[in-house]
Amino acid sequence: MKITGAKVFVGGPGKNYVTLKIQTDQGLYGLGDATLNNRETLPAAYLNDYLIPNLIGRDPRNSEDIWQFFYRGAYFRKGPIAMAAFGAIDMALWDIKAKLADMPLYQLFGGKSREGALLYAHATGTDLDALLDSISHHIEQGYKAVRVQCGIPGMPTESYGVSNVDDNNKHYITDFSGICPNVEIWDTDRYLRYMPDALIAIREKFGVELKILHDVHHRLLPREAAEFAKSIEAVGLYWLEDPTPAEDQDALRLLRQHSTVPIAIGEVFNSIWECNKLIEQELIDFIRVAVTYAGGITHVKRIVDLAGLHHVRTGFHGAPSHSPLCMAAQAHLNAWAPNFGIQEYLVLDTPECDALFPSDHKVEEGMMYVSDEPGLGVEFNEDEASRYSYEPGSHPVVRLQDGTLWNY
Ligand code: GCO
Ligand code: MG
Repeated sequence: MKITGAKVFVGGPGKNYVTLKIQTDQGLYGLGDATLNNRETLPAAYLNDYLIPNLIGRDPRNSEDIWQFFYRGAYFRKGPIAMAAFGAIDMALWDIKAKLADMPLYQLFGGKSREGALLYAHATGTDLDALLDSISHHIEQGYKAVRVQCGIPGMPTESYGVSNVDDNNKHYITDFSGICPNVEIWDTDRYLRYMPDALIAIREKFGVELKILHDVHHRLLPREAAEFAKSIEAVGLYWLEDPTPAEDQDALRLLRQHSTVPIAIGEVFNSIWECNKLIEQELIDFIRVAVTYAGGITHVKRIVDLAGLHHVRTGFHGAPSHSPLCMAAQAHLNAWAPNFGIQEYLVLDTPECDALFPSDHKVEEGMMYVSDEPGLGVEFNEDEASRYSYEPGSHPVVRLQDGTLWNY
C-alpha cells in the first residue's frame, strides 16, 4: 500500500481550519487537522513544502516510522508549527489504518473504557450576573461541568475568556479584523480582589454537584497563584487552569505547598518533553495537550500513558479553533483512556461546520459519544471547502496599565 498524494485546505466557517487529506493507491484516504490558531498558514506551508513531498510512495500503515522520520529527520526538534503539521499527518495515517481494519479508531487503542465522555462548556459574562445567566444556560442544555470566566469591575478592558452572553458560541479568541492584535489591559490586583468572591457566589448559587473550572490564562506570578489558589479552596473547583506561565515549572511547587486545588496545564505544550516533569513530579492533576498541537495521536498517546502512571488525568484542549477532526481524534482517545478526566468542548455544530465535516459523533446532555464509523469517523466535503479561504486574524496581546507587555 502506498501514499499517492496529499492536499492541504485552509479555511472554514469563521475559522481557518487547516485540513490535510492523504490519498492512497487503494482508494482509501485519511484526514488530519493542522490548525494552529492564528498562525494557520505556517503548518500548511510546512506540509506543502517539506512533508508532503516526503510522504509520496511511503506505506501509510507505517505511521510510527513516518512520525519518527519527520520528527528526527527535521534535526531541529519540536515547536508548535512542526508538531501541528506532524499531528495532521499522524491523524490521517491512523484514520487510514482504522479504515483498513474496518473499525472505529478507539478499537485500535484497546476499545472503550466508557460510553460517554464528560464535557465542559464555556460560561462567560461581562459581569457576575451575566456569568450566572450563562452558567444557567449551559446547565439547562445538560452540561455538568462549566468553565467560568467573568468581567472584573474596574478592569480597563475585558479579561480573558469574557464575551457577550447573548452569543454563547461566539469565537471570542480570534479577531478577524486583521493580522495586528488588539491590546487588552490587565490588572492583577483587581482580579485577585474580585475573583475569589465571584467563584464563591457561583458555588453558592449552583450547589455542590456542578463541576466548576476556571482559566487564569497564565496571568499570575507564582506567589500570586499560590495566594489565589489558597483563597478559593472552599469553592471546590474541578480545576484551576494555567495559573502561571508554565515555562518555569519548578514555580508550581510553591502553589502545591499552599493549596490542594487541582491544577490543569498543557494547552500550549507541543511535546512530551514539556509535560514529563510536571507529570512525573505530580505538580499537575490534568494534562491539557491537544492532539493537533502535540504531534498527533502517536505522540499524545505516549503523554496519556505517562500521565496514567502519575494519577494525572486528561483534559484535552478543545478551543473553537480545533477542527472537528482534532475533536474526533480526541473523542477516540477519550473513549479509551483509562485516565480520562474531561474534555473541553465549544459548540462547533453549526450547519456550515456540519456541511464541511459531516460526522455522527454526538453531543448530548454534556457528554460526547464517539462515532462507530471506521476510522476517525469524520468526512470532509471538498465542494464545501471550496467556498472558504484563509482570513487573517489575531489573538489580543495583553499589557499592564503602565504598558508592560504581559501574558495573553
Ligand atoms: C482554553 C484556551 C483557549 C486559548 C486559545 C488560544 O482554555 O480553551 O485558553 O481559549 O486561549 O486556544 O489559541
Ligand atoms: Mg485555557
